[in-house]
Amino acid sequence: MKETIKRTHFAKELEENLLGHKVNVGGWIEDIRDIGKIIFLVIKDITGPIQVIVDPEEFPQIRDIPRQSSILLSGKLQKSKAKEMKVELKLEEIGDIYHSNHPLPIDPTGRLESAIDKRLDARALDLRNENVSKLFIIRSIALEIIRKTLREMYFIEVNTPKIIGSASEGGANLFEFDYFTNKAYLAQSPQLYKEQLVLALDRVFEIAPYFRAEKSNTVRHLTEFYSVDIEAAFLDYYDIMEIMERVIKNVIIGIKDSGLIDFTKNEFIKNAIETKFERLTYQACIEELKENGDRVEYGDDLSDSSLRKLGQLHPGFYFITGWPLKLKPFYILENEKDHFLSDSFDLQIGYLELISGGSRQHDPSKIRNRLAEQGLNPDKFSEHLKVFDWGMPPHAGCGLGLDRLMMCLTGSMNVREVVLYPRDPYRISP
Ligand code: AMO
Repeated sequence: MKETIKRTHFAKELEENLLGHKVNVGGWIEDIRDIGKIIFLVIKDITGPIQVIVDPEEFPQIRDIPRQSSILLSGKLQKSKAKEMKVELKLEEIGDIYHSNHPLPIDPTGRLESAIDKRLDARALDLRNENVSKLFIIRSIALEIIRKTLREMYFIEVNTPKIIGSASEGGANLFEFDYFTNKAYLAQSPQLYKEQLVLALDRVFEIAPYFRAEKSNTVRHLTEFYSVDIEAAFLDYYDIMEIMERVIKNVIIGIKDSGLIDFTKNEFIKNAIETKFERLTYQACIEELKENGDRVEYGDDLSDSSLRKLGQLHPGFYFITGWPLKLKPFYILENEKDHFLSDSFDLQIGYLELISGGSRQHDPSKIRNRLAEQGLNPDKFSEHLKVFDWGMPPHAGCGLGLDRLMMCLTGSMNVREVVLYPRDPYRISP
């Protein structure tokens, strides 16, 4: 019985300065090449591969360990004869082995491709493919940068309830469930809470999952998605656009600096760092669409096909401002000069909506009217509306679809690629 080996180094840390040293590594067996006198073992951890040179006379049992098993090894670091790597490990001791049972549902080395559904069914194993795990390292970097950028601007990170007693946004897309003897819902957004919080906390942000009971089976819709919501007192929607442009640019810079994505191949993302995001009015979009043969009329929402056309004309990041008020939720402020319009914006990348936001209506009687206009019962919002009588400052905010942002920054074709365990109308497991 061998003593358990404790890992001393990750693959990435095995550099020439450790040549001749004994190191302990842990990972999974990616490959075994048996050429008779030597066995080449490739083990991988989250930081990369390690080539291990095995003497089969000393360790014949290596031949029987199935690929993808996890293993702890100890050995001496030596110069590698292979051109593509500087160092390799000469095996001296085998520690614990955690066997994988074959056949495995997918091949995580990527040599044998599997459809996304099959990969999602075996997500934990799928993540052993470095092209897949990379997406979640990038997501983690993005989250860190978003938090840092917002904190630098005095935003406080908050956590609001996801089990709620009534709708926050209105509309029919709420998940309802039994809550003891009552009904409760899963939050569609933190909208009401984040607005209330600016009363005292001034600037808040929340990064959390939200739930929409929409039967949209597309590559950009999920029933549970992550949103970066911000809300700030004494700012208007133009200020929020500036803040979010800075957040996204910082995220792109951070990902670029990590070296994990080569943005030189994606000119829209690459250019986004240096150029100001384009700003279009809703009216200009309608005119442009009509000039290009679209049947849309002023006042209409932009359908999927209109957005796709617009996306072809503006493939990079662009804001659309000044939407008709009737298309926006009850909490959006109406434009002072043109009552048909609202002080709102969306941020698009091509056809894809990434952010929606605006200045907020902070006159409670007007919010009541807007609620009624939209077929919602103002009395059900009294808990929320009472806060507006306690000295509510003017405020503005927005929600950024994090999964969609990651989808476009990583060049993924399906939002499910950048979500560990996606939820959609047809998938609630694993
Ligand atoms: P909205 O409903 O537009 O706005 O949502 C904000 C952003 O969240 C993303 N998003 C989604 N992503 C994946 N799947 C979905 N089903 C989904 N739905 C929305 C989009 C969208 O732009 N309360 C407002 C925000 C605000 O005004 O502060 C809101 O929720 O990228």
